[in-house]
Amino acid sequence: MRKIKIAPSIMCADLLNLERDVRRLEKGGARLFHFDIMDGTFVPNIALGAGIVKAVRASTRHPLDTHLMIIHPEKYIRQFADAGSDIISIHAEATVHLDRALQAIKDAGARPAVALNPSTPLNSIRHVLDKTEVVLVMAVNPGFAGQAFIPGTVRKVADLRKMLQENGAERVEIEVDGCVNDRTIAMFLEAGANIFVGGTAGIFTKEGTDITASLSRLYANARSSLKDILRKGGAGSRKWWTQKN
Ligand code: S6P
Ligand code: MG
Repeated sequence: MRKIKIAPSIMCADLLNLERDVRRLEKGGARLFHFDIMDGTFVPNIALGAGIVKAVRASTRHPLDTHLMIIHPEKYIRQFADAGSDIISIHAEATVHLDRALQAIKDAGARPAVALNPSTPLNSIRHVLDKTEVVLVMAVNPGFAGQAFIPGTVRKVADLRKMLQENGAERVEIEVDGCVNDRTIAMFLEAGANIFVGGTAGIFTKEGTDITASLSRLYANARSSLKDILRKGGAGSRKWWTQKN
C-alpha cells in the first residue's frame, strides 16, 4: 500500500538545536527529511550544503530527500549522494543534460527525482519519465519558505498524474513543495500527489511551536482527507494507492 509521506523541511528547523528537532519530528511521524540546497543563482537565496545532510545522516536512519536548487547540479550529485542523500532532485530548468544528470544520480546510488518550477511545463520531462522515480512539483517559486501558494499547481499535479498513467509510469511518486498545510494537502492528494514537504505553513508555523504535535496533526488530517477522497474514488484512483511502490 502506498503511503502519504510528509518530509519536514530542515531549512525551517532550529539549526542550533537540529538534533533535538529531528527527534521531535520523528516523534511526530517524520520518516523522510527534506533539505533545500540553494546557490544564490538558480534561486535568489543561499541555503544549506552537503555538511548538514551528512550531519543529519549520522543522526537518523530515515531517508533524506535533497532538493538541489542550483545550476549545473551534475557537478554536485556525487557529493550529496556521498553525504547520505537517498533521493536527489534536480531542476529540469537547471541543466541542459537532464537525462544524463538523472542517470548520474542513479549511478551515485540515490533515487533520481526531477523538480519543476511552477511555470515549467510538464512536457519538459515527458521523455525522462523512465529515468525518474519522483517528480517534485513546486507550489511556490523556489527560494524561500513562507510564500503564498500558487493555485494553478493543483491542476498541474492532476495533469502530471494523468501523464504518468498514459506513459506507463504510474510507479513515479509526485512530491509537492511549498505552502503545504491541511487545506493544500487535501487538494494535492486529490490531484494524485503522495509526498509533501512541510515548512512554515504546516509544521514550523511560529516560533516555539510544538513541531511534534503540528506534524502529527498534519499527518492525521492528511490521512483523513485521503480516506474521504478514496471513498469518492478520486486521487488517481484507489488502485494507485493500494499498489506497492
Ligand atoms: C522553497 C523550498 C522549500 C521550503 C518549503 C517551506 O524554495 O524548496 O522546500 O523549504 O517550501 O515550506 P513553506 O510551508 O514555508 O512554504
Ligand atoms: Mg524544497
